[in-house]
Amino acid sequence: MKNLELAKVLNQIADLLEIKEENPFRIRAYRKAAQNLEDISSEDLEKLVREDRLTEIPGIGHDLALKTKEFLSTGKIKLHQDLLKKTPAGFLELIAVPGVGPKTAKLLSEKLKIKDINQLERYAAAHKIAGLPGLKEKTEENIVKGIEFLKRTRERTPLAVAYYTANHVVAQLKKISGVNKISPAGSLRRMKETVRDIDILVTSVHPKKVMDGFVNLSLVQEVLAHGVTKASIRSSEGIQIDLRVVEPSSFGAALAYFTGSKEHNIKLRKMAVKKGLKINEYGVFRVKSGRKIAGKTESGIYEIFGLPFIPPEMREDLGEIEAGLKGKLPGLIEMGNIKGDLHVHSDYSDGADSVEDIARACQKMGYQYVAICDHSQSLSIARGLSPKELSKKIDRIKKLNKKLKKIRVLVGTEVDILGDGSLDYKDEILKQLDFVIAAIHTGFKQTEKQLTDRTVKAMKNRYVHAIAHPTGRLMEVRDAYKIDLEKIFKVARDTNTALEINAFPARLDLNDRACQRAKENGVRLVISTDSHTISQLNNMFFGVSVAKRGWLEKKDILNTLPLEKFFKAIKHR
Ligand code: DGT
Ligand code: CA
Repeated sequence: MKNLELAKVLNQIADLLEIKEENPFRIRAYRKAAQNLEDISSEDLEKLVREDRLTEIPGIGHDLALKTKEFLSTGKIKLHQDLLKKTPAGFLELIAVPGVGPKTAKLLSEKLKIKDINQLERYAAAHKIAGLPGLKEKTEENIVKGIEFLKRTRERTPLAVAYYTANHVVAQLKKISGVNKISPAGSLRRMKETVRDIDILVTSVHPKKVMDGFVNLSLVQEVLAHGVTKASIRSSEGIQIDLRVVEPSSFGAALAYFTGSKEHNIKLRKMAVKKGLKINEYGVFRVKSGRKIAGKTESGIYEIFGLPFIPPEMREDLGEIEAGLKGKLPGLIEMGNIKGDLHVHSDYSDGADSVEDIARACQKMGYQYVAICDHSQSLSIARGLSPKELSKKIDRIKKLNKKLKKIRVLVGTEVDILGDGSLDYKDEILKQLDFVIAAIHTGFKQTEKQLTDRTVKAMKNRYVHAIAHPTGRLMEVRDAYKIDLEKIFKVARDTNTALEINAFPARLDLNDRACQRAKENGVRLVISTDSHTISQLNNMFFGVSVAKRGWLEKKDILNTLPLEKFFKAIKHR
């Protein structure tokens, strides 16, 4: 988990350099390196050091490799410490508020001596911020909204961060002798898009050894509780992790109980009462005799109720128990069903890797195709392609496809939906492409009608195959923009335009519930990663989890189809 910690430090260095109005290229280099470390959060940095391969990480050159080693051996970076010393108290907390950049934070701390968010909130409420040089009423409003957003999102951790943290802890715990069964539970096991804390269950013949090992893991920042069968810690990223040791004969019952959701558990408990049974984290018991009739395995528990095993992703009491009783649980999509990624950025625009390298990586993942969808011309910040550059790219990819035998590269674009709903390339260009995914990247503050109309207009274009990240939310940065999804679903169905489940961990957009509604409306979806580096291709897994939580099956997802069938299924022109 050192990767994420180091990324945090590098991002802070970038923030601190920004306050000092340092060279923007230097600042960008730190941010890029941080981003790349986040991308490879499952890789072991210490191992890379031992193998002298640190500089293979994109964005990590000689200097950052030295700083990485410094961080791994001392837990700190001197530059960071020096910058912190020169920074007014509370400064970093202020810039964590969306809408407060380094310049505003500087004003707030110098002119008003604001040191923390609570103080900032009071000043904003008393309208004491508007009127500072360059700060208007609108800034004040945005600060109030930003604080509300921050408080709301801080309580929960995005799934991907929690997932990699839990994997790391599970791997460490497995090294302790005497650990037998081990599994995450809670909202993480249900693959909910954010989690409040991480719950882990183990069985062991040496509970004490496991507990002692757990509270001494290197990621532990603070030990919150250290008992015989339960311990809680706070990790260096600030996530609480609870570990419980349970009896092997109760492992299934504990897993079912602590996986939840609470609502799912309550429904099972009501069913138990009707059958003269009692269910808890130790097992299922007959009330009269007290005899235990299930508990060792989870499927054993469900069997008692006449239910098949219910996938954790579905356990939200949204009809899964009723469907299970009728034998009508859907066969959920699996990672292995995915035949291609349809939204990948290459070094033609703002991606890090060449088309050929991406293609080979996708081949290794077992895919049959990959659509390279770089940004379109008006998105210059992301190095969008001019029509001329796009033509060149088409020619080059045609040649590349002759060379690549086992995977087909589809020439695509992520075309911008402009403010008035027109597209950023003319139809003559779009029609030359294998796959066109359209997206909104600007004008998020338009009205619901405007944003809906823009998307509808894009879907009505015969060359647009899919809409990328249809609600625009970016976790920990901004909420979804206002859009009438019910209308989008109807038009998507009528125009045979697919909607994307964007698997990028901060997006997961469409979300689980929207997926379910889309399916009910007869809409077909695609799951794609929006990768900007090869390592991000692995995020497909999180997109598949969203689909599972939305009850989606293989047949609902277009990129489960082999290439020829895929071409037949997407929008006809
Ligand atoms: P989170 O942590 O808010 O992301 O969501 P969960 O679902 O992981 O919730 P958590 O950690 O409070 O509890 C883990 C599981 O334990 C929960 O999914 C179901 C079970 N559980 C907790 N409290 C209760 C309760 O009062 N009644 C029942 N039936 N189950 C509970
Ligand atoms: Ca939990």
